[in-house]
Amino acid sequence: MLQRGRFITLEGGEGVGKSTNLEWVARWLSARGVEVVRTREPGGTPRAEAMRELLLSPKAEEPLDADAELLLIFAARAQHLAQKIRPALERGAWVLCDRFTDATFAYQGGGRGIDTARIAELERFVQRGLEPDLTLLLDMPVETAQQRLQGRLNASGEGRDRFEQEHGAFFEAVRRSYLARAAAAPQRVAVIDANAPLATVQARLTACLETRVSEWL
Ligand code: Z5A
Repeated sequence: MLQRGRFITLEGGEGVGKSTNLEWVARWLSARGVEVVRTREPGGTPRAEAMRELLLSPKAEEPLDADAELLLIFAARAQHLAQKIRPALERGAWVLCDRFTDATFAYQGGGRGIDTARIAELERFVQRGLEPDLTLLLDMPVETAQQRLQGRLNASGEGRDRFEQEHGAFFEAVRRSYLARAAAAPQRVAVIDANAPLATVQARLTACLETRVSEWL
């Protein structure tokens, strides 16, 4: 019988290096013969990416209600799971996803203050028991991550999206929520100290993958 693929997520506050390190993890897995599907949330399919656009666009003339934001995130997730994540896992591919439901608990729960029991209810409804096999949580002080993000925005000329316009206290709450989730599920979530030069962070990721993933190969 074909074995289901593994589901690995990268998490952390903005600018901690998720996108940069997702490529590193993908290369590490591909070099070991794994078929890797890279994806991200919100988004990952054309319709879910259209929902991402609704979520991230600043549109100051009409604020997005916090409940509407939460439901839109789970609507995008349902589409992503049905069209991309579940089919890939079922054919034996490994899915590597830039953010998933831990981000919802951190941003909508910690950041926006939505009751986490409501988030957990939607999680059960949409995911029907599917959760990541491993989550790599990149952690660093908010201020340093903000400097990195600003460097990237300066280089690309992009503006800040709706979340990136939030204030320091919001991002501190997001970080605390992520760390609390990691502490509550240490068998699933590995915390990687991302406050170091890229080569050091990648050495830490490699050590973590060797410990946690090698036995699945
Ligand atoms: N969101 C939500 O609210 N609820 C949810 O359930 C989900 C998402 C799923 C979009 O996410 C927003 O959606 C997100 C939360 C919300 N908003 N925020 N904030 P996103 O993942 O697309 O957005 P992001 O977190 O802002 O990602 P990002 O800006 O792309 O950051 P990153 O991927 O973590 O970092 P990076 O682009 O890889 O690196 C940033 C810069 O630092 C770049 O110039 C790198 O070259 C540099 N870098 C990376 N590593 C290093 C090291 N080690 N040293 C020095 N420089 C480095």
